[in-house]
Amino acid sequence: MTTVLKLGGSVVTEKDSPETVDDAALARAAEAVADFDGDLVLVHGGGSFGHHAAAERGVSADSGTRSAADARAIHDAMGRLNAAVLDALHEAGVEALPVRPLSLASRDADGDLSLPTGSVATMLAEGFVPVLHGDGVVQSGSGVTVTSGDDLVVALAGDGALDVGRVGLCSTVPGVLDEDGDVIARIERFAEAADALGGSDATDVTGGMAAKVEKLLALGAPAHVFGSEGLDEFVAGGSPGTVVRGE
Ligand code: IP8
Repeated sequence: MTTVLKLGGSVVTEKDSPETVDDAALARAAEAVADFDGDLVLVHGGGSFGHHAAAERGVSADSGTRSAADARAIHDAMGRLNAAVLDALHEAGVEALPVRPLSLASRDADGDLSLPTGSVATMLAEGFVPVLHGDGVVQSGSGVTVTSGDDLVVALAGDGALDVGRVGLCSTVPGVLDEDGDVIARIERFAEAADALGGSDATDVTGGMAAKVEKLLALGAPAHVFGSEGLDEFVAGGSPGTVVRGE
């Protein structure tokens, strides 16, 4: 059984300063990961690396580029963050290897992501920890668009060959929050999340979390949404934050 864990970009970078790693937070996360026992695939987000590079070039999940230079700039920014994440993991004693989505993945015209996982599966079998990241990915009809780490998590968890039994999404919020800002302990149906999230004015964030929950509910494995304070508990097999598990 494999565990997939995403470290949000805001957990490991200073989100407001371009291309700045939060070294202390990254070192803490790497040490927590080093305590994990079992098969683990890591994914990290873009933080102040990928999001900054993509926004500067007007590239997003919905708006692609046909400039290879722009696509490379986004990919290279993510490469610098990925290298920092790998350095921290190696420092903590984790045998981590990069798996870079631009060279591996594609999307069809509807946005459906195809992520071949043979290299990930073989790395796991050989005792390595594969580390993927949100990236520019080629999309049919659109050039290169942004694929988020969340979408990679969903693709990995839905890949039967990897036998994913548990998913963790570690970000800067302590879980899925209700209208009062309290963590919802468990979500089993989309209607529950939609009701709880519906009243907020922060439509962007709310829409993002509701969409995320909808995708997580469709997975065959339970997904835990938690903040960095919950990382040790997740790594030890516990259930910090919100558990999202479809019926
Ligand atoms: O932070 C975005 O990944 P995310 C990656 O997981 C890029 O949404 C390239 C902006």
